[in-house]
Amino acid sequence: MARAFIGFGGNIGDTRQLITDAIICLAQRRELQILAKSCFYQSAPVDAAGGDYINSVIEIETQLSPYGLLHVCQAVEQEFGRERPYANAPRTLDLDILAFEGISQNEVELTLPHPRIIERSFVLLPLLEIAPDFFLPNIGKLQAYLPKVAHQRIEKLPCRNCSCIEKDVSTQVAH
Ligand code: PH2
Ligand code: MG
Ligand code: MG
Repeated sequence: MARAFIGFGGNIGDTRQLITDAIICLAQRRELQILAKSCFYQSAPVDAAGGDYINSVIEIETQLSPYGLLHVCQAVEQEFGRERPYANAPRTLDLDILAFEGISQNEVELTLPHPRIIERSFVLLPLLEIAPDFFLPNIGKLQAYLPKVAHQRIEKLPCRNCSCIEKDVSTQVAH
């Protein structure tokens, strides 16, 4: 069994619902278990056209190989209407394997860890929310890269599985 992180993103349609449904789809597969899920983040497009994206990250445990997991991710993208008219085109749903335990590879179809993890706040923030001490060989602690992406606009959206709502509720009670 290996642990892996998958990033989700999209900027066409009701992306929060699409990501939620895609995670349910993944959870139904016997070859993987979902260990953690970040909140949703609304982010400005980075090197891409179109409206704001919704992003999130999950941690899984799987008996699949990296390519096995890639094919599962691609099947889910297809199921949710992904089209690829040109590079970084607006999309309903993008699933990227960000890291796969024990694997470092640079292959055309799949580079691991994902080569742009540390350049993107929409990956770093949700990933660090569920794995605050995440560390990659040759890169180090991902926390250290947050200042470099601080200029990329991103907002964490309140969700049920984080403390944002609890804080709101206690504020309401206190008043
Ligand atoms: N994905 C890209 C390119 N740019 N920008 C944001 N904010 N979120 C994304 O998911 C994203 C992007 C290529 O996959
Ligand atoms: Mg992507
Ligand atoms: Mg992708």
